[in-house]
Formats: sequence, structure tokens, C-alpha cells
Amino acid sequence: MKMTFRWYGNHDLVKIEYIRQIPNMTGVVSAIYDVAVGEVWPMDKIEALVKTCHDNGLELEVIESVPVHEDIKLMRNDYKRYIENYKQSIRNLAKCGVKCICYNFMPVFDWTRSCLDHKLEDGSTALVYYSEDVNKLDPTKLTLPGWDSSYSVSEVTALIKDYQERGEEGLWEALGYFLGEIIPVAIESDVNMAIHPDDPPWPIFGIPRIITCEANLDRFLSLYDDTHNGLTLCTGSLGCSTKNDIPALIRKYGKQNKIHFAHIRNVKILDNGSFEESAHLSKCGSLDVHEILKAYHEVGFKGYIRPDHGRMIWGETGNPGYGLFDRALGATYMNGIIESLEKK
Ligand SMILES: [Mn+2]
Repeated sequence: MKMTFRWYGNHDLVKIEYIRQIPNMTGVVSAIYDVAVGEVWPMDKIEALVKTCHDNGLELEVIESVPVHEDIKLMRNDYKRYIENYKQSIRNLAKCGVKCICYNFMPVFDWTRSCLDHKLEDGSTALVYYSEDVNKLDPTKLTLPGWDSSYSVSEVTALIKDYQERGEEGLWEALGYFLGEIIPVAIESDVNMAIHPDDPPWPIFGIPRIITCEANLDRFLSLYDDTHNGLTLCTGSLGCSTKNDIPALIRKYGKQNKIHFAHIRNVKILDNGSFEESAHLSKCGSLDVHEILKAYHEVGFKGYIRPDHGRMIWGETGNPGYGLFDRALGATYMNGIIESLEKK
């Protein structure tokens, strides 16, 4: 497996030259951040990003994410044009050496937390999701880093209503149509599409979420049965529901060659649907990271892996969940487990 690290481009407080200094790091996972959602990612911007990575001794083989326009998820307005644009972005990325594209199909809201800098016992801060606090939030006024904030309050209100009316089956229909259009392009370009599970993996604010559990992952994969239609298996997203047995999912979908990108994060599951993100070490959270990596090792996983969210430690400030220090510790911890598995 290839160890990678998410990087938010030249505006990221984490410098790319520091990423290279983390042992075993082969590449960065990044995106073009200054193109409006739904528009084509132009060749010159992708080429410039690839050059920055290569100049720093790192590959750019994974994109996270190419966002899917809300009109596509609702099959309304300009969705056909946005799908054509999406296909062109896939072709452009493939021409620049990209081999894997992560995306998600979460309606309106991307990953959701109730607090981004909750102080843990050791003085570090982490992202947390307390369901009682989330329930008090006004979804029309909510925004978190990385979300598309181009919608006004009235547009968000209308979007929420549309999704509630179309329901889960409406979302499945839109996803099936989208895959039917883009996967042939992914096959032709030899790019693996890797859907990211919903985070958290349950409906919020009465809006459906569907990439949430084993039965739904089965249904997703059956919508277009081809290796290029696969998964980003995010342990932290799926793993905050106790219904999901992460090592079992890795063994199952890994054997089918449907996992292209592995996100490794640990979460401490609390009562009533709440959770706190924790350090990667197994005993700091509810997930067994050793068993997770053992599962990847057993299925001969050849895809990309990255430490997912980290805490903020040692006084670092920056993008919540995406500082340098704790993710570098996570990568190093994973490197140690992988080495011991490989030498057995
Ligand atoms: Mn993830």
C-alpha cells in the first residue's frame, strides 16, 4: 500500500516540504480549490498542482475530492451539464497521472461535527459530535470548513426540502444515474472512482444519507459492477456506528478489489450516537487499528492509505483535523504496524 497525506494546496499551513519528511510518505492527496463546484477542472491548474508535488518529491495520484453538484444529487436544473463537466474533469485528471478520485454523495452537508476544538483530557483538541448539540443547530445557518458555502440561507432551506421530498430512494436514483454516466469514462481513462462514506453514517436534520452501512455499500457497488466503481473506506466515518464491523468490511470488499483508498482514523464512541475523534492508537479510541491494518495486509491491499483526521497537539493551529503533527504521528504508528505485519 502507498502511504499518502492530505494537503490543501499552497494555502495550507502545513508546508508540502514537511510532508516529504514523514517517513514512507509517497504522495499527497489534494484538489483544486478555486474552481466553482460543478465546473470543469482545467488542465493548467491540475498540471501546476502536479508540478508542485513532483518538485517536492511527492506523487499526486489521488484527488480528494471532486465535489458533486447538488443539482446532480437532486437530478434537477442543470444536472446533465454538471455531469458532462464531471466527466471532463475525470479525463483531465487522468491525463495528468491521477489514478484515484475520492468523492461523496452527501446531500447539502459534508462531514458534520458539533465542535471542532473540543479539549481532551491531555490538553489536545479534537473534533467531536455530540448528538444533543447537533440537534440544537439550525441547519440553514450551518457551515464548516470544506463545505460549499455558496448557497444562501433560502437556497439551503429549499435544498433541504427537496431532499426530504425525494427521500432515500430519490438519492439512490440520482446516484445510479450518475454512476451510469461517469463510470464508463473512468473505465476508459483507467481512473478508480472511490466514494467516501457519509460522515456520520446516519441521516441528519431529516435529510437522507445512504452510504452508511454494509447493506448500502453492497447496494452501491451493485449499481455499477466494475472495479472502477469502488470505495474510500473511511474507518472513522463508518466506524462511529457500532453496527459497522470495520475489519470485516475491509476483508469483504478488499477481496473483491473494491477498496481503492483507505482512510485510517480512530473515534471514541460515546452513548446515544455521540463520538469524539481520538489519537490513532487503538487504545485511545473504539477502533482496533492493528486489526484494521491486519485486514488490509491479509487481502493484499495495493491501494492508497492515509492517516485521516488528527487532533491538534503541541500548540499547532490550522485546518481542524488536518494539522501536521498528529497526522504524522498517525502515519508513523501505521508504518510500525505495517512493518511488523510484513515481516511476520
Ligand atoms: Mn475520511
